[in-house]
Amino acid sequence: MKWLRIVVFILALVIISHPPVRSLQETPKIAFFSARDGNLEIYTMNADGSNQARLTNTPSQEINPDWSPDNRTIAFMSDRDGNWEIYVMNADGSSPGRLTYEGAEDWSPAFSPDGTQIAFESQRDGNSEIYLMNRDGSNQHAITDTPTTDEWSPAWSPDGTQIAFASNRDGDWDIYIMDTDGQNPRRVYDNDLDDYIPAWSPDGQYLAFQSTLEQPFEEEIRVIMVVSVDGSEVRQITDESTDSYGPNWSPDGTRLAFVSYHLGKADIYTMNPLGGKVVNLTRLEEYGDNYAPDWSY
Ligand SMILES: [Ca+2]
Ligand SMILES: [Ca+2]
Ligand SMILES: [Ca+2]
Ligand SMILES: [Ca+2]
Repeated sequence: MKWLRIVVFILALVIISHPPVRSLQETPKIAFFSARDGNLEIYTMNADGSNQARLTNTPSQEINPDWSPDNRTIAFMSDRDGNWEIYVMNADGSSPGRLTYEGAEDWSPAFSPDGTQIAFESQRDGNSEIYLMNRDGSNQHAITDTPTTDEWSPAWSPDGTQIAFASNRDGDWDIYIMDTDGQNPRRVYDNDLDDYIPAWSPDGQYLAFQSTLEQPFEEEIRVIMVVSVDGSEVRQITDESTDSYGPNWSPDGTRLAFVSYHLGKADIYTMNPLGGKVVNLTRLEEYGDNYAPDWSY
């Protein structure tokens, strides 16, 4: 199988200090969304699964939270106003504010490392492109222009100079990196199946992402992979026993959070990307299905 040819490498766990604009929390939190209370809402919890708290409470759907670098704001998506739009709220769920006003779908907000901009994807120009806007919603503009293919799930490099994303521009979904003005797009990882949802390691050296593997006599399986940004080194993080989705790094780079189905429901797990103990943070039945972990700074 293709993955057997993948070069396994030793992921250097160099802990890089964050730029001064970030206030590293003493106890980092994980934001996520869950269906546990009847429909989709945004929640936060401590990185050990304790102190799970609901931030939204609406009859509509709230998904895909993203922390601002100062940990004071969470961007998210909701269909509360009729279709998917980007919103922000305080980290305790107070003072929600709407940033997009388009009839098309607006998805996947991602704060820039300096907190001044939000990248997102939108279909407002006919199909999916990556857009940028200021933190207050002003100056919304596309940085990709691919009329026949889709661009999804932008992720800023920690130094703010590049954006990783997923695109099907070369036939199937692969992971790409471009400059923040959309120039110099280049493919980082090429698998013939679907690759989505890149997440930059805090030291800027690696991307974690969701990949797909063919299984003999079985359906395809989703796994978490890590690739060096030059594409030269690739490591498979999760095994093929069940589907895993949507990785996100801890602020010190020593753990990955992701979604997996080992208990038959969607739970948020963490593990060291080099292996070792896997921890389920949402295993209780009353916690229902849980998705899209985003670690605070
Ligand atoms: Ca809701
Ligand atoms: Ca919209
Ligand atoms: Ca496009
Ligand atoms: Ca692919």
